[in-house]
Parts: sequence; structure tokens; C-alpha cells
Amino acid sequence: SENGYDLWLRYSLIENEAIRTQYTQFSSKIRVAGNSPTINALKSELMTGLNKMLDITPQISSVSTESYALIIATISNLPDNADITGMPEINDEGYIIMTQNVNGNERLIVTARTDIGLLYGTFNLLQLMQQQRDLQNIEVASSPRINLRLLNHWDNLDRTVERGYAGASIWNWQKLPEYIDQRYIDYARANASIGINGTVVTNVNANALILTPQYVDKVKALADVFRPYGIKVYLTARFSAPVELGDLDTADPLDPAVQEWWNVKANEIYNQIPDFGGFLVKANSEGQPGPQNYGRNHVDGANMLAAAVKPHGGIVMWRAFVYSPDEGADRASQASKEFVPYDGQFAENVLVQVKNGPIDFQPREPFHPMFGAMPKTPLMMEFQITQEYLGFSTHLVFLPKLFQEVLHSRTYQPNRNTRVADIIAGTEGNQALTGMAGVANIGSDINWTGHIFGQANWFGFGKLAWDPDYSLEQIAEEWLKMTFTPDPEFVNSFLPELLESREMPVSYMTPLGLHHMMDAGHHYGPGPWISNMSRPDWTSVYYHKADKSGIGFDRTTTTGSGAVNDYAPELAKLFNDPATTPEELLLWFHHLPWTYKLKNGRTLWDNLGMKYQEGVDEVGQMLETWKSLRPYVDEERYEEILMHLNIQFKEAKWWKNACMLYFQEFSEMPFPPEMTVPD
Ligand code: GCW
Repeated sequence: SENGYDLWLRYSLIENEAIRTQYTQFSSKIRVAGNSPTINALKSELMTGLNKMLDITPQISSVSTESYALIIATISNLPDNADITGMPEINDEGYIIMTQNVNGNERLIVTARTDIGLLYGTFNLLQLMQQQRDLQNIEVASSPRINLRLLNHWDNLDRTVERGYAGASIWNWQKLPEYIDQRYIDYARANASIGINGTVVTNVNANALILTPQYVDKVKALADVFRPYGIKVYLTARFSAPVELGDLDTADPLDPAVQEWWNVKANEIYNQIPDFGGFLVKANSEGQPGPQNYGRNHVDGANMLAAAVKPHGGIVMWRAFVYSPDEGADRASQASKEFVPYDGQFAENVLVQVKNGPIDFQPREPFHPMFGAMPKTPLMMEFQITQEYLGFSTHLVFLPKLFQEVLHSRTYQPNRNTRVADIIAGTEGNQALTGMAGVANIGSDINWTGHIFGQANWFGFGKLAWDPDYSLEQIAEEWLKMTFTPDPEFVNSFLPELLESREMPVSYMTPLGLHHMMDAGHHYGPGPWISNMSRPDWTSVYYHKADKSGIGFDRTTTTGSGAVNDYAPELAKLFNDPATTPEELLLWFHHLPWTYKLKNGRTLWDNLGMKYQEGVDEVGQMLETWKSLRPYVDEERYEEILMHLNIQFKEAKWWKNACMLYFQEFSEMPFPPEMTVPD
């Protein structure tokens, strides 16, 4: 369809004759071995995909003879002459796709250790076909490098979605458990197709009601839909639930009655959902209840919940997003101060879930300094796929590039060459639990994500959770081909724009290390003047600190907050000196005079103006490129994206004008000649 509902699983008819002939040949005799709900899901996807792409009705057999053109079977079910010994090792979720020559005939094999691996392999085969890749001599061996690849839904029980910009929650609690919306199945298909294997269906600002039997019944219905697709369900646990649900008068984690309450609760849940994943918890953060309300700490809270789910194989993801409203404290340092001392004290089925940066999902932040600083604790990455600070579902921004920038950042600890990706993938220690979460951008909008290009961010998140080193060009290319068309004219024109789009909001919103200048509360549009909030760290002036003397947040050791020292000494040294601080983070770490000279010899003030202008111009360029691609895209999606790009272009100028006019009150300098004003 042309409304975007099919996501990257469109399976458009393949018009290239040679490719279609090749695929039709491979589809002429198919064997899928095994029999399980997962195998059924696999077969149904294969039928749909081949039917739509090749206009055939494939026959799928499960009988084992050796003359098949396509064999999908676990390693133990492969025919004797299917030799995979030369292929790299795969893990339990991994898969192999390869061709083999048997008696002069080429056949295609998809194999894995498990049915879930086969499902992933089949989805991948269908993706290769959508991209019209030549399958002759194909050899793919792929295994996920991170175990828990999760979406976090900030969905409330009344179907509002916190920071959701794509309609209402897709979970229809009122009609569950009996009514199974087709969307749940399509959601599972989409996630399985990119390797996502878990979903936290409720908001971290949690409602205790989700833990009552009435709701657990509904959650069970979802878990039953997701199970064949390899997706586990998780819930957020409101720390004060024992009190709120009317059972106890305390939620003190060291109180035996409280511990017993959670044990019983866990038993109740696991009775219904034997493979329930576990709990995600936001505690003592932004007013949420937690162990500190009872004079206990994060370790006490997390370990109590961990003990309750442990007998069932469950886990606890304890969030590190904490910051206290203390006057004078630097918010960027608070999670590190509060959590690093607990390294090594969490139970073995606890992961600490850390946002990618130390403030809050800004267009650009340095990586969170907790990565690397807690070698004895499994740290789980939390990215935000929904664009709270990046223009909601109105602006086109390719987030996988932001994600990989963080994943590839060097932490210098525990080892010199360690990167954030190595820490979360567990390659720096014998870590059993590894994970990456993305705050979902999914809602009830017909195209799921509000902006069609928001789908690329969901897709790319999945690919990077599977492999943090997956190439960005490849993510962008695969998604463009499958979502629109593999026509090289189209792909080659828009691919560079898509990759560039990551930098655009940085330039037109918060260049050179500026951050948190969005309008208050909703975080949409400029608000560098925001100064009057119940907490200073919710204002913009707290972050940019512009005055006559200059602009920026001094986080250095001698004159600033000292937050640079949350990083490894190598990095602290770099960040302490404006001359060695990467320019894109300059004002994150330094308060500098307006006349401070940057590497290009121009003043900080001029450079600010030039960056804002660059952001505007690049969006304008992206808009023009999109217009030139009209012949390649169906009208409905073309127009939708065009309208969004027009808004983005207008708002990029709004950001530039608002910020530069505001800052000019302090700099009292003329705008640089490169800048168009007013615009
Ligand atoms: O990004 C901020 C959001 C809050 C959110 C919080 C968090 C769920 O503004 O809406 O609450 O972070 O991550 O807990």
C-alpha cells in the first residue's frame, strides 16, 4: 500500500526480469523443516513475501528429499550433503544464508541452530530479495552481538504516549485480552525482521495497575502473539506498587513483607507468562518513588526485584537517569556520582540502563561517562528513537548515525581502546547480560511513526542492536531500497541526504556543543530564553549560560563544575582545554568569550551564526533533492514527506532567527556575512 503501513516489508513486485527469474527458480521447490509456531510464522512470511515479489504461489514441503532449490532447516535437520563447515560459527540466534552446487544445480540454504535463528535468516533472505541482490554465490553468516535488543514504550494505560508523536498507543488495553489487533502481529513481524527480541510495553513513569491480575491477563495475550517471533514481554514496575495496590503500608526494599509481596507478584506473572522477561524500573528520578524514599539505595531496590524474578530466569533493568534538583550541582555529573560507587554490588540478573548521554537525548551529547566507569556492572544502552528533542515526528533526522557516533566513542577505560560498543556488547569482561534499548517512536498512526522517515530510525536501531558496527551506509541503503525503490537513481540521490540529516538539527538547534535550548515542557522549537522553571536544570539558561562575557557551560576542573573528571583521565585532559576539545562539543565543556577564535580563525560568534545558517541551508538542499525524486515515489508518500520537509525548512530558520537574535543581546556583535537575517 502507499500509506506506509507496510514499513520496510513492502515486498513490491520485482520488475527486473533476470533477478525475478533467479528468485523464481530458487522458489520452485522449497523445503522448510520443523514444526513450531515460529516455523509457522516463518512459512507465512515466506509465502507472503514470495507471492508479492514474484507473483507466484510457492509450494512449501517439509519432507526431506535432496532436490530442493531452497532449504530452510536448522543445522541438525540439514541434508547430509549440505556442507556448512567452511562458514563462521553462529550463536543461538544467528543464521547462515548460502548457495551450494549440487549436481550442477544451485540451491539456496538458510540454516541456524534454532527456529528463531531460521526466522531471522528467512527475514534476511526476504530483505536481500527486496533489495534485488544477486543471490548467486551468496554467503552470509550473522549473529547478534548484544543479547537483549529491546524497545521501550513510554505508553500509558489510557493510551496516551509520553513523548509519542505518532498517535495513540498501539496497545488497546480496553479490548485486550480477547481482541487481538492485526497491528500486534505486524508489530511482531517488523521487530523480528530486524532482530528485536523484547519489548517493554509500559511507560517508565509507571502505573502500578499493570501489575494487577486483570492487566497481567492482557499482557499475557500480547506475549502469546509475540512469542513465535522471538519477542519477550517486559513491564515497568512502579516501586510503590505494594502500597498503591493497597496491600502494604511500606515499599521499603529491606522489609521482608515487601520482598514477599514482590515474590508473590512475580509468581503470579510467571504463572501466566512463563517466559516473561522481567522489570524495567525508573526509581527516585523526576519524582518517581524508589528505595531512597525509605532511606535505602539503588542497589537495595534493584536487588530486591532481581531476587523476585530470578527463580524464573527474569532480569531487572534499573535506570540510571537520576538528577537531583540541588542548587549548584551539575546535572551532567549526577548519575555518575550516584551510581559509580555501587559498581560490583548489583545482583547478577540486574543491568543498569544508561542513557546515551549525561543530560537527556539532546541532538548531540558526549557519551555518558558511566560507560567505562563501572567495569563490574552490566550496563545497558538506552537510546531514544522517538524524537523528543529532535523535532518530534515532523523533522527528518537519521538517528542511526547519532547512535553509532555514541557506540563508536572511545571511553579509554577500562582499556585504552575500549569503545562504548565494546562495553555494552560485553567484550570487555565476562559479561553474561548485554543489552540495548530504544525508546519507541511507534504509535497508532497509519504509518506507525508519524514521519515515514521515522521508520528508518526504528529499522536502524534494530540493526545496530544486532551489530553496533553495522555500516550506516548499508542501513540507509537497505531501508531506502525496501521502503521506496531499489532504483539506483533514487538511492544514490537520497542516501547522502539521509546520512547528512543527522547533523542538521545539531546545526540549526544546538551547534558547537550547546544543549537543552528547546522550549520548556514539550521541548519543541527554540526557547533559549527559558529561565523560570520550578527547577533550574529544566531551564535553558542553566545550560548555555550566555552573558556579556560569552557562552557555554564550564565543566572543567579548575574553573568549572569538574564534570570532565567523570571521564577517563585521557579524555578529561582533552576536555579540560578548549583547544583540544572537539569543536562540536566546545560549549558543552567550556564557557568562552564571543570573540574566542575557532580553528578556522573566525570568532565563536561568527561560527555560531555560520553553523545555524549551514543547518538551514542543508535542510533546504535536502528539500530540493526530495523534489527531484518525485518520479520515483508514489504520490501519497511523496507529498507527505514534502510537507514535512517544508515545515522542517521553515522551522530551521525559526531556530536560527530565534537563537541568534537572542544571543545577540549578549554578544552585541553584528551577524556574520554568511548569515541571512531575518530569514
Ligand atoms: O527525556 C525525559 C523526558 C521525560 C521522561 C524522562 C525519562 C519518561 O522529558 O518525559 O520520562 O526523560 O527518561 O525518564
